Amino acid sequence: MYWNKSCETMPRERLKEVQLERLQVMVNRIYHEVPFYRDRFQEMGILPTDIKSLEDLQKLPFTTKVDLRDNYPYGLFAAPLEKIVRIHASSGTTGKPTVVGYTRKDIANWADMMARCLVATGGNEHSVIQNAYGYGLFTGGLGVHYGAECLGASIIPISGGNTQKQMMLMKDFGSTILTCTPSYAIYLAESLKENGIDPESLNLQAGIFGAEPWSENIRKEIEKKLKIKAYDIYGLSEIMGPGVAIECEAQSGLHVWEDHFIPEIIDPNTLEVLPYGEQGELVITTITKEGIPILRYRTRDITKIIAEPCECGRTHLRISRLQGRTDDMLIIRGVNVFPTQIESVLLEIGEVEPHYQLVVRRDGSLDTLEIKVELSEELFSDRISGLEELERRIRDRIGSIIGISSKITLVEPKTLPRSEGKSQRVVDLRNI
Ligand code: DLL
Repeated sequence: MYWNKSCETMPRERLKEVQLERLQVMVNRIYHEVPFYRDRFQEMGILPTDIKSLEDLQKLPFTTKVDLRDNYPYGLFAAPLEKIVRIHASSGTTGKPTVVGYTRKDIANWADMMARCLVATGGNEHSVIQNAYGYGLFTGGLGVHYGAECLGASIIPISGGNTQKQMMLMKDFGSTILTCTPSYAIYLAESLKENGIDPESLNLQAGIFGAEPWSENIRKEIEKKLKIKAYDIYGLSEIMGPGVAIECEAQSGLHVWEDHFIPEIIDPNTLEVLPYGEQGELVITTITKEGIPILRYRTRDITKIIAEPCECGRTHLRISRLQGRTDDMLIIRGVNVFPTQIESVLLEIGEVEPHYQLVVRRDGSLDTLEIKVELSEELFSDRISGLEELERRIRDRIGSIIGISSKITLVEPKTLPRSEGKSQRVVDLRNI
């Protein structure tokens, strides 16, 4: 099932024509409307008329989060404020947030793409969508909300947190789709179990999870615990919000809506564009945005482009499950480690819960990694002995799969912090 069949299944040749036309219009617009880009073009000796093919995109400058910050709040907007109908912002860890603005058309396009996402994961006008993404400056809540209304589904704007109420509404309102972060989905699943609510007794059929990296093993865990199909959704506020890319029912890669965005993969060190299939940093250009069009945004997210046709019939390229962010990547004694790789190993071993925290310290000149993992309730109550053996098993497995030594600390169930939104899994105590 498709929401916008002609767009979603457009032959690739036609899609490329549409992209080029839109790219040319967009480049021309930002050149004239956004002094920041005009200056960059002039420094590089480029004119909008130099963009004659999609390959010419590679001639254009990148945009980074720093550029958005430096132009805080409205410096990169290409439309005057009277045309902006919504403003979102994402809070960084330091300093000012990054601010994005949407025109009426931008909001309509976003809702259309989000409706495509909901339909791709089995949603329709009968769906009852429990939206536990946060409402507010974060794009998750309102992004999903407008998509659901556009589709004609029934949306429950419960926002994040308030787990008791989430469970009550899920049961009483007969929610069929849950939307939240994967870490909150796990937490909700545990809470249902503790409250004696059998997921089989609910109407829940699917979950659409994103906003943070998660592994394939967490997907299996969520699907098992909630008895649903769990789909991956990707997006970022600088580009739009949720719905930039979505898994279809094939659950193998996320389709990027290419009639609105052009994805590229670059080597983050050399900035060279990599061929399809190679892993690197995702770079996205918006080609229809009016409020804040963005040229070649360096997302810092690590993935690869899958160019093979998908069994679902959508022609838009897929990206593979996001591995993590270049800035979340830990370099421990020279080895690159993503928290999701550790998560995957932990879940494969079983006997522990998918709640963990990575603590990195510097001991003299040596980096050390401690992995705190929660024991499962069952194991905690009936097996105090043998824990050392389990710790050793986890340590050996991490050592052989990821190639680093670590200290494993098994902790009591429910002692690591839970999150209602994006989880914080790394504590880096190195002063570097
Ligand atoms: O997280 C938008 C969103 C809301 C996406 C709800 C999906 C669902 P930001 O707060 O700007 O926007 O954060 C964007 O989150 O660059 C990735 O690092 C990460 N991220 C988002 N989706 C995924 C995903 C929203 N499916 C940043 N897998 C992005 C891994 C994700 N990481």
